[in-house]
Amino acid sequence: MSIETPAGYRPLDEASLPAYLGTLPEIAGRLGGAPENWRVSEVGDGNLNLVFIVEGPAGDICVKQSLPYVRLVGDSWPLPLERAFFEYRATTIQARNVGGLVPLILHYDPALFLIVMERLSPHIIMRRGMIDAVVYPAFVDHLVEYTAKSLYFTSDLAMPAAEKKPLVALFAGNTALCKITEDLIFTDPYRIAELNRWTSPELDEVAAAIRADAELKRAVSVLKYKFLAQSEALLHGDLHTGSIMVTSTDTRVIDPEFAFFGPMGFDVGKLIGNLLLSYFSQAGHEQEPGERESYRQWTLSTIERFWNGFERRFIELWTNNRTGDAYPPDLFEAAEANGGDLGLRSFGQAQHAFMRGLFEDALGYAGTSMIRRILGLAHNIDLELIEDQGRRAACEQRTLSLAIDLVKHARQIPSIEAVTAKAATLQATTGTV
Ligand code: SR1
Ligand code: MG
Repeated sequence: MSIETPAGYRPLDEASLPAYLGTLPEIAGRLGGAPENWRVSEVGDGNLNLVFIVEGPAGDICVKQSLPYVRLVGDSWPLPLERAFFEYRATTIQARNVGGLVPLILHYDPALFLIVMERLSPHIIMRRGMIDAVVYPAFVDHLVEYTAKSLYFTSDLAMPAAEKKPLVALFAGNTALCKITEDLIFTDPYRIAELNRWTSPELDEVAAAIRADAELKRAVSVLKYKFLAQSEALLHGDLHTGSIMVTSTDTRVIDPEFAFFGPMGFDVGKLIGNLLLSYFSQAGHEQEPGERESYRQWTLSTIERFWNGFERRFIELWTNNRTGDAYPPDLFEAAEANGGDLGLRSFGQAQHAFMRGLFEDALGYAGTSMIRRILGLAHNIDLELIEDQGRRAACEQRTLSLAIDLVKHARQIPSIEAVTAKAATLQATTGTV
């Protein structure tokens, strides 16, 4: 099948990229030397795009280009090229809010749907490091800062509606990427769908039980509805450990091509869900039972520090930057005038209630992010690289148990420590393989 593309678009390859980059003086200068001496390799291992690393005598860069289809599936699944535009715009906005926690964009080409950015080196994709049980000491503080600032400063708590609504409208155009999430995360794992796959026959029964679980499907439908209807803040939209590049001291959040205005709990929850998924996958990578226990402990404490840090930082930003139209300060000041410190207390209560709602959303979204990686189309290498199918299925079963609990019972879960305690108990009581 051949997909029609706009005039001026052509997918580049290792042979054609240098000549194109040679027409961009700033990029050519950064690489140094002549295009025929640049080394190009296509390194994309994601589900959607082309990614090239280009090395010259003076420097190196990374180039990302949209394909007109889903790379994972092929040209039977066409996908709009505009995702490069949304990634470019989202990164630009995020850079204003979070500074150097995102890569530096060097060039955007609207005809080729192509982004040139700094090459991150010696960074690696965090998911790969976690599979090798590598501890990242700086990660949690950086992700607290990234999530708190990128979400707070694009919400109605910080942005006047007259500024926010045009951005909501702009990113509403990212419909096709949102639809992937709507289908692959919130719908397909809960029904018979052509693209679903799971470890079979080991998980056949649990997959069928999930498809038959009316309470679970009601809870997932609430989460899907919020995802569709709540334009709270500019989300990254795909914030998992494969969208984060790390060294022991530096952290960069990459790939915001799924960006749109949605519920804040989605970004926060997707990250927590992917850390939990890594936690349960560790047993499958152990040579000796229990050898990764300290790494598991680090992962759980990272999850606790992430949520608690996020909550603290978000409230701090809110208290000090009340520049949006929501929760107008004078309402609370009036209460203060009438009732002494009641007004301040009232604002504190409002913040507390808000964060509790965000926490419950995040737990639900964490659960759905875990379930989709085991029963849906797109799986994670944390689990996929466990060769022994029986061991993999055991890790996946534990992941699914906690995920279902989070989706169904988020309202009853008092704290992030209660979540990590549940994970530890599941691992300790069922973790023989
Ligand atoms: C067809 S795209 C599958 C998945 O890849 C991305 O990482 C997103 O998570 C998407 O759902
Ligand atoms: Mg991605």
